[in-house]
Amino acid sequence: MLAKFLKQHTGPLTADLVQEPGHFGLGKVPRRLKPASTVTSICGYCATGCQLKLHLDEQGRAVNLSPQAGYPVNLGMACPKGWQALDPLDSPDRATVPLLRDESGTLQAVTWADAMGAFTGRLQAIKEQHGRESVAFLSTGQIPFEEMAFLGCLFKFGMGFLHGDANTRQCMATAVTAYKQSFGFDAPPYSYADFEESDVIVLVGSNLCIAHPILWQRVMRNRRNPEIIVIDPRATETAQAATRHVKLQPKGDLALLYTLAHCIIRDGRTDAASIERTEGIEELTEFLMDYSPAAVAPATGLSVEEIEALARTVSEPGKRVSWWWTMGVNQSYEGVRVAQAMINLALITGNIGKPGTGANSITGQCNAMGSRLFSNTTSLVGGHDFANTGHREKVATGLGIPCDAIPSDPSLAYDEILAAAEAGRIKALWVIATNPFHSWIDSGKLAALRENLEFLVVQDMYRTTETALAADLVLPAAAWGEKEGCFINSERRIGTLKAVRRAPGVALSDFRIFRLIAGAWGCGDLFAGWKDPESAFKLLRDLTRDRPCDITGIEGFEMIDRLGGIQWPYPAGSPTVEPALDTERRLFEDGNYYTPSGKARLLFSPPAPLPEAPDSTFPFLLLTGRGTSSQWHTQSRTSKSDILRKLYPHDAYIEIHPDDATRLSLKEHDTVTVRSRRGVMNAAIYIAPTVQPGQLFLPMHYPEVNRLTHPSFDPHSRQPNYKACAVSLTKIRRFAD
Ligand SMILES: Nc1nc2c(c(=O)[nH]1)N[C@H]1C(S)=C(S)[C@@H](COP(=O)(O)OP(=O)(O)OC[C@H]3O[C@@H](n4cnc5c(=O)[nH]c(N)nc54)[C@H](O)[C@@H]3O)O[C@H]1N2
Ligand SMILES: Nc1nc2c(c(=O)[nH]1)N[C@H]1C(S)=C(S)[C@@H](COP(=O)(O)OP(=O)(O)OC[C@H]3O[C@@H](n4cnc5c(=O)[nH]c(N)nc54)[C@H](O)[C@@H]3O)O[C@H]1N2
Ligand code: SF4
Ligand SMILES: [Mo]
Repeated sequence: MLAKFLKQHTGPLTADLVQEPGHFGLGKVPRRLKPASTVTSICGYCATGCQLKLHLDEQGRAVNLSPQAGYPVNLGMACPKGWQALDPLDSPDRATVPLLRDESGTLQAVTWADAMGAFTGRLQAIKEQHGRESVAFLSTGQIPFEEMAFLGCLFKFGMGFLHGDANTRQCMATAVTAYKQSFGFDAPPYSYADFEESDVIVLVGSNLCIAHPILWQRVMRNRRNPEIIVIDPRATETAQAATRHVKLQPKGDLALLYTLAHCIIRDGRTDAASIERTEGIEELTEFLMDYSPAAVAPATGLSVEEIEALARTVSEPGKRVSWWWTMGVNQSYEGVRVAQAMINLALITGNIGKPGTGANSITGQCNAMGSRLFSNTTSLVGGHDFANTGHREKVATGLGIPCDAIPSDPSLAYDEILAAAEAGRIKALWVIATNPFHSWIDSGKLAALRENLEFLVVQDMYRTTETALAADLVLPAAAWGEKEGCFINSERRIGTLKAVRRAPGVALSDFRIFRLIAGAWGCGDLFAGWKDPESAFKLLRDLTRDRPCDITGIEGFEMIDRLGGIQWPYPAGSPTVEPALDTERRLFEDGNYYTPSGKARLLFSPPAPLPEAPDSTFPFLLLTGRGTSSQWHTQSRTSKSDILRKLYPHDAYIEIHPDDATRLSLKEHDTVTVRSRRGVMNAAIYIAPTVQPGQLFLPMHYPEVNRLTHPSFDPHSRQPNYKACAVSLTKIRRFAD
């Protein structure tokens, strides 16, 4: 099949290649789409997982969209990115043909056959010479999980390499590790209904109004007159809309959460039945002795009274308290313990497994949850463990591959892969649907590291990202809207996406690119069952049997759509028709966790100092994060929309407190140079009391920001500490000054 395909298409780009069966949504889509004038699809940006209704012309091509009213997630709402989700598809920057760097250093259009020849030729030669640890992939939480699983299985089981990681390391690794250690499985316990059922909603390092606007709308639907507490060093849009803003010092979270637990235990406001289902309460109680409010207040920047009041609010008997966190927690050198400090608070106060409660990590990208279960990077595909012989045998049998094709040793984490590349041990990188030359911490290092790489392959929907521009080979990928598959959202809900546009030129879906590569590499037989996303879905579904994420009760894509998305777990025997389905489910209602003892673990360790604190040379602490609800990450997509571009500042700006601005004689719109020990950038001054004196905020969407950030990592999760480093500011003087 592949040989035939390559034989047919060794020439220049031709219309027949564009028409190649399956190119448009892998063959099935036109048949399915023709009779309908609308079709539903989950949004391809954030992990809220809103469902969009796409309006089609007679050819099955989406011409417009609106949010889906009946979907249990977004209830008819969408944020600006969702409304404009079709805009990025039409950009002239799309990668439409494979591009290969020639001897003069220029990227030249080549056929898929030549691209495959270069890909396999270079990587097989490197493998032969340097072994299975000499090539790594870096992927994403933004492609359907069938594609992620295909990549992870192809690379490790088919091509025989060991190391691969994804941008979920930048994002969710801390929550994954915290849940695994505390609950025995990576299991966010909540449903979005908990936002509406809660009496006290505590948002820690989470700016819902900007980053998850539709989840904020869910908070607004709460009829219990909730207390909404935002714990964030900045007075964010969310903090301003909340009932209480706890303006703590950056990275004061661990001390604050420990002192809250101290007060709660001291005052006997704990829940005995819930504590019965935990391990380690004596050790935790002993540890917390040292964390009296008076002892920790200075580290938090809060008063003893504020701390005592907060401790009472989050342990009020009879009140439903829910804890929610995002990157202000995960992106920290001690994020795992901060997340677990919230898990501990939920467990000791009985706020878990009941409506309106939970220790709830809000996910970032549309399919970060799918990546966690199926990417075959840190965990063996389907919620398994590489080190477990029984798991390897089960996966090998399920996929019909030899057991010894599955490595028992772990993959390097993202930062370790890049360190190995810098040191010359990793010779080639394959980057799929992520843009590390912009988004990785201390990104200035990547240019030097690039010099050490023998081969860089970038598979992206655009040829103009910072990373694609550095590539030796660019593989043009179809985007959201041009392919099928499933995403899993923050509340564990699986939803489908549909092909409603033709990919430009000869771009192919990532799924189809992996099929081509499997054939070209010579391991196509191992993946014969991976014909299209739905066949892959069924293979993966069957692998989950008897795991906490068991979804063996799902028949296929049609059932997912019919039931309004399906939350995992959904084992065989679960209801298959409406209205038997309970659409909003939470975990741990029976008090049983996934640890060997069935009990949750209370885990803790002392707070550590900031890896890079401000000093006389670099006197400001720099925070980074999301800027507006219309900007997405490295802006490869959102910058392509005329409408979204009108909704955010074009150039980098830096938020500074009015007192600091006055002290440094800075006016609104002045340009400053921001300098750290690693790099330098310019930004326009934006004076705002939203940041505290001595602190600055830069949105991550501007490419230079990560030249400044400090490469420190959580020791348990290896997640980068993006949100605290020391910088200085200098005004750029103009003639007029
Ligand atoms: N519009 C838009 N939406 C997005 C994204 C996007 O790029 N654009 N990206 C998506 C993704 S992948 C993710 S991961 C999420 C991120 O969603 P969020 O985590 O909500 O967004 P951030 O702005 O990165 O960080 C949240 C807050 O952490 C605070 N913070 C910094 N340091 C600390 C600290 O030490 N303690 C505490 N408590 N808070 C701290 C920052 O001030 C910031 O307000 O957003 C998703 N949604
Ligand atoms: N300073 C600082 N840095 C940060 C953060 C921060 O808060 N502060 N946040 C971090 C977080 S949480 C995250 S998640 C990362 C995100 O960082 P990245 O993953 O690097 O950011 P994106 O811009 O989302 O990159 C996705 C890439 O995939 C491409 N793409 C989109 N769809 C497809 C597809 O279907 N197939 C293929 N092959 N390509 C596709 C896009 O064009 C884009 O180039 O950034 C991290 N970096
Ligand atoms: S909130 Fe997230 S999922 Fe919903 S429309 Fe906006 S970007 Fe898409
Ligand atoms: Mo993220």
